[in-house]
Amino acid sequence: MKTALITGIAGQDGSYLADFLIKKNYKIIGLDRRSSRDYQSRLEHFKIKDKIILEYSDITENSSLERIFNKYKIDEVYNLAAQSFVASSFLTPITTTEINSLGPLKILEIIRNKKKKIKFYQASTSEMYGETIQIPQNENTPFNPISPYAISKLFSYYCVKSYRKAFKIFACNGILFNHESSLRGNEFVTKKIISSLVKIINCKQKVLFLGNIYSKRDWGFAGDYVEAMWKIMQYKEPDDYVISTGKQFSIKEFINTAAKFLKIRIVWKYKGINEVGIDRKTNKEIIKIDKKLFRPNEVDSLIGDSRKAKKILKWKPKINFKNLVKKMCVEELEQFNYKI
Ligand code: NAP
Ligand code: G4F
Repeated sequence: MKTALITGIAGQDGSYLADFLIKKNYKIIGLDRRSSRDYQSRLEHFKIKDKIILEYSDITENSSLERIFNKYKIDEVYNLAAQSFVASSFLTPITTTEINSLGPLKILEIIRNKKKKIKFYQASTSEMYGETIQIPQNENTPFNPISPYAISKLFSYYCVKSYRKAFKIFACNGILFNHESSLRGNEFVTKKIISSLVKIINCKQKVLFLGNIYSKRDWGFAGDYVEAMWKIMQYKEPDDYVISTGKQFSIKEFINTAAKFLKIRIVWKYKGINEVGIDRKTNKEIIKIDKKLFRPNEVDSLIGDSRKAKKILKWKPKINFKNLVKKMCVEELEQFNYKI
């Protein structure tokens, strides 16, 4: 039986990965930080809380991390803990960097000092491509980060490469493009759109406010992407891989697709900051633009080329864009017992 340490276990990917690895008969140590909020609902969703050994820690605290590494014989570390919200990173750049850059470096240092071989997976991100000029983006595309979040993640990306080369550590980067599910945090745009539209049709919310609806993302399903993380760690050589679907859609296209599933007919009117989405049935303005939701720097377009993962790891996404949106709509409706 292998033992995996998952940092950020209570997050979207942490809970999907824990569920996946439990099915593969792993012993799971989950690193979570203390919170006063309802913070382990995702583990409860999978009914796996009693199958995980939870350790309360913080990836910025060396001594506490060391205690965990001394307590268990860990084979694989999946470092998913992060301040993962790009918009927040402009407000808290220093905390973001302490968590996203120094956290992984501290874990790599512990692994370097251990005699036993421990594999390390780093949750790297397509956000590192930033203002890119190459379409689509692959493992050789130059990075051009434009947010504190992306910059902090690029630091850890290079730490992984450097420790792999210098100290022969089995350390890998998964450069994952956006991946979603109904367990996505409420502030991310896909979850925000679907939960708001479901509330609007059930008269629990009047208007959905959004920022830039013309940026484009390559959206996959979180369940497919955690399988890629595991495959990266099982391959004979440590390496870095892009994980993506190879298709991109704008936020507006996401809204239109979700609205179709929810049987809302949206008519778009006006341009720029005045653009509105009108519900044809009620004639009400249900989508409006709020300039406060625009970011100081915006990554306009991301689309990944994951041919390397397909060729070497035999990985490809199973759920396409339409089915992802449909799945999120269905699960949102079920979760809140809302009807359409
Ligand atoms: P998420 O839902 O925000 O989960 C991140 C988890 O990390 C949360 O449980 C959070 O705890 C925890 N965390 C934050 N700071 C911590 C600290 N100092 N010590 C310990 N735990 C801490 O994010 P996700 O969507 O699952 O993403 C997982 C990882 O993949 C992240 O590193 C993210 O940057 C990266 N990534 C995500 C995507 C994507 O599209 N989802 C794409 C590329 C890369 P709290 O709940 O207490 O904040
Ligand atoms: O859902 P988002 O906040 O995701 P974003 O910024 O792409 O970051 C996610 O994916 C990254 C991978 O590329 C991860 F590394 C990162 O951890 C995170 O999981 O925003 C998506 C797009 C952006 O262009 C944003 O400006 O949607 C646009 N948007 C427009 N209105 C909005 C809103 N985003 C949010 N969150 N809220 C809005 O109201």
